[in-house]
Amino acid sequence: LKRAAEDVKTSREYKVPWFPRKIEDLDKCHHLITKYDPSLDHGHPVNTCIIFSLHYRGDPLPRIEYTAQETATWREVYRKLSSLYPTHACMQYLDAFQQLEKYCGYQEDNIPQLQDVSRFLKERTGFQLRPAAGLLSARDFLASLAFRVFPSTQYIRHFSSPMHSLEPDCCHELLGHVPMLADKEFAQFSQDIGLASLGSSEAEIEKLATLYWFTVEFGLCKQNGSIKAYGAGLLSSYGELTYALSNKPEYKPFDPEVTAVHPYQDQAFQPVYFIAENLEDAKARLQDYAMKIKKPFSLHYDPFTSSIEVMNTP
Ligand code: HBI
Ligand code: FE
Repeated sequence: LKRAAEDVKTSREYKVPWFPRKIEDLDKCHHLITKYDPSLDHGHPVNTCIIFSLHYRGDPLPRIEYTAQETATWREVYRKLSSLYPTHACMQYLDAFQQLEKYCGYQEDNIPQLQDVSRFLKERTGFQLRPAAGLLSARDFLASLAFRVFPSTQYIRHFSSPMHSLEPDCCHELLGHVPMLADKEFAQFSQDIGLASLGSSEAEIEKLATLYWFTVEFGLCKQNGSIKAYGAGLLSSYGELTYALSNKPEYKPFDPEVTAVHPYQDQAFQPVYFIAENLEDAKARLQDYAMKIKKPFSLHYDPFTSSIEVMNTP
C-alpha cells in the first residue's frame, strides 16, 4: 500500500522537461557549459568556427580554411595516434578509418572538412554532424543523438599543447568519434542513449551522461581474445589510450546499472574502464536499461520524418 502511494507521488511530482520532437527543434539545443575559466586560458581557440556554429541553421556545413600552424598541430596528433590504432583500436574503428583515408581526406597534412565527413556518415549510418561552439549541456547533447545528429566542434586545440585539450576540438571529433559513428551497432547504441534522455529527469540525465562517458568516450571491448578501445576519449588521446590498455587500470564488465552510477574523472585518466563483450551486447544491455526508465509516455523515432512520436502510457 505504501509503495502504491509513493508511485502516485513520484508521477505527480515529475514535471516532464521540454524536449525536441523534430530535427529542426535542435536549433534550440545549444546550451553551452564552461568547465573552466576562459579568462585564465591564453590559448583558447576562439575563431570563425565558433562564430559560424552559433549562427548555424541547417545545411551545408561551413568549410574552414585552416592555417599552416593549425595543420601542423593536426599532423602531430594524427601521426602519433595513427601509430597506435592498429594495436589499440577495435576493428570497427580500423575499418572506418581506412575508408575515411580513402574518401574523406583523412591524411596527416589535411584537416578533414566536417561537410565531407558528415556526408560520408549519412551514407553509412544516417548520422550527420552539426557544428557546436563547445561543450554542450548533457541534456542538449544527448537530445541531438536521438536524431542521429552529432554536435561537433570545428576549431583545433592550441599549438602549444598538441597532445592535450581541455575541451573537445576537431581532433577529438574526427579521430575519436567519427570512425565509430560509421558503425551500425555503435550508431544505434548512440541514438538509443539519446532517445532515453528525451523528457528524462535531471537525475536520469546524469546517469545517462555517465553511461555515455564510460562507453562512447572511454569504452573498451573484447575482440578476438584481447581488449580494444572504442571510446573517443581514448582514441583521441595518446597518453590515455596507452594507459587504458596497459596493465595498470582497473577493469569492470559493462553493466549499465553499475556503470551509470560510477564516479568518473574529467581532469585525469579514468580510475576504471568498463569492458563490453562486444558492441551488440552493449547495445542490448543499454536498451534494457532504457526500458526501465520511468516516464509518463513512450517514444518512437520515425526515421522517415526524423521526428519523435509520443504516445501516452496510462
Ligand atoms: N558537448 N560539444 C560537446 N561534445 C561532447 O562530446 C559532449 C558535450 N557535452 C556533454 C558531453 N559530451 C558528455 O560528457 C555527456 O555529458 C553527455
Ligand atoms: Fe567527445
